Amino acid sequence: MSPPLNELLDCAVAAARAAGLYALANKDRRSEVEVSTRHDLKLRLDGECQAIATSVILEHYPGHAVLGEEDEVHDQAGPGTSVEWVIDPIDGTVNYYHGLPLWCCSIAARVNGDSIAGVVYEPEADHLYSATRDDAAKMNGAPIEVSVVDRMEHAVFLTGLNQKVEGDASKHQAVQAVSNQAQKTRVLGSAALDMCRVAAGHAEIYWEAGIYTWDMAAASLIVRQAGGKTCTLKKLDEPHRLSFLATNAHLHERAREAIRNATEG
Ligand code: LIP
Repeated sequence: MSPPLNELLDCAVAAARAAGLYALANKDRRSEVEVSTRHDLKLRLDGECQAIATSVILEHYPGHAVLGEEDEVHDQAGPGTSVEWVIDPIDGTVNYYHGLPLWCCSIAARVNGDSIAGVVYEPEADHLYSATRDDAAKMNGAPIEVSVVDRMEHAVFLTGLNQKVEGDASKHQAVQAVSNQAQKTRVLGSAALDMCRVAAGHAEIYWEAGIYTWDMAAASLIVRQAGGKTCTLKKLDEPHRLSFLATNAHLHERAREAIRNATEG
């Protein structure tokens, strides 16, 4: 039995704001790198913000499970609860590190792997996207909905080019295949924010070959509750990693077909 959805959402909002505002207040420390790989970074602030969000959540719900990007530790839920919290403390870490404003804190509550409440907080713009399974998607409390665009040539396509994806070649072919049909393609660097743009009607298609559960757990619910459609096209060998599509629903099948033709031949 999970707590009321509105209470879970309030907790997610409090945790996302606490972590996001901490990251915003500490941008002068964004060069403090914990781990640097060829195409990715983990910052000390990633871990600090995840700890802040986790602390807020466990103050409300000490027996709940937590899955966070920074340690990928899935603390099992205690007895009597099945709620799992999924945290990406800074989605768009490389953007944040370089001082680009496109980053966010993403927090979702899930039961049996299904998101039931989710928040994506964009501190630089003070935009808080939210949804529960039973309520419409909102941005700063006002309802949002996907666009009515139903022609690929009028669509904005958002994607990411994460270098560490198995089957790299087909990834680029898929991006090219959708880009050839879309009006414009953009790579903005935060999967969660990209999906919120789809939910708010500012873009029509988001797809990425290799994002993680914590990138999509909250934003995928926000897209669906805004009238959009989402699907996992493929679960990758790496744990928590997937090829994920989110659209305004009108163009879902066209986008899925183009990606599948490019990746599966
Ligand atoms: C990011 C994703 C983005 C992807 C980046 C990175 P992070 O998540 O949101 O879509 O293209 O490579 O994985 O690592 O900033 O939390």
